[in-house]
Amino acid sequence: MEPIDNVVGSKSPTAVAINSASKAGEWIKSRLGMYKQLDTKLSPQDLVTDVDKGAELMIRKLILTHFPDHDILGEEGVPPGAAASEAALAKARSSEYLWIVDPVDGTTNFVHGFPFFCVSIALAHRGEVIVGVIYDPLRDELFVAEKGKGAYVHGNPTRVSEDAELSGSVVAVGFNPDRQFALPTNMKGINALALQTRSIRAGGSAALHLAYVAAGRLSGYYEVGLNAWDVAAGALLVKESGGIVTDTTGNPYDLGVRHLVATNGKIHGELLQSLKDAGATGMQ
Ligand code: 2AM
Ligand code: CA
Repeated sequence: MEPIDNVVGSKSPTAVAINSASKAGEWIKSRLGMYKQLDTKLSPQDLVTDVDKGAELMIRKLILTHFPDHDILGEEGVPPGAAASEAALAKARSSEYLWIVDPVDGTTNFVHGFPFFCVSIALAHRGEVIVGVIYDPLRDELFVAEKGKGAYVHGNPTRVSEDAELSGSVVAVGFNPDRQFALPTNMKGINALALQTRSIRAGGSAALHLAYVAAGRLSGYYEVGLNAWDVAAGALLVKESGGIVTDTTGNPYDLGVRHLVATNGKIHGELLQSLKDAGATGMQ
């Protein structure tokens, strides 16, 4: 990998990611319960507010101030739906430097005042994620990972859990708003994992679930039907904390993976097998 320090610009990309995530996070927090406009995307479950859009604009401006030649793939800049998301990603993959931005991951939580959402910002170099930052403004927790340099929460190294079996693990799942394909598939996995784990959790933010796997607060996370911006920063956090991130059949993570399994590594095989047995991988 090219050292991150070689990227042109006066400020390091990690510093810009941290600065953008903190600024956007503080603003989002100040708007809690005060969003002005609530719209739906593909379905009544798929929400977006003026705060999502405003935060993404803020992040875009900050990034482009420092790196005017870089490309940005942001949740609010892509039309809703899996096909549009895949098309945007295919175009973005050819970028030298691509920022992948989810201004509010956990929008349903933000709208309902359930305190579990974050800002997620990643930088990919020729398709490989090299920086991942996740900021939870309500707990003021900043998770930062750089490829090959480890992962940290407020300067303290993060490390995945030691759980060696599903039966002793807490695993996060998601109730994806796509009720045609993703939700029924996730429900099969949820049914299986509810019986095979110590307990399951569904917090409603893919990025924060991944940060919690990195920090050892969860031993795994599984969800079918995600987008690149939900996952890119969190996947690097998990890997740099000693965990494993693959698709639901065990192929290594890349930016196009939509059906995701992230674990401490020790329960990875058992979790993949459980999803296979339950017909919950989302793959043909
Ligand atoms: P969001 O809050 O940014 O929309 C919950 O299961 C996770 O799925 C959240 O991270 C949520 O991100 C994400 N999500 C919500 N709607 C989605 C959609 N239409 N497609 C893919 N992921 C979605
Ligand atoms: Ca998201």
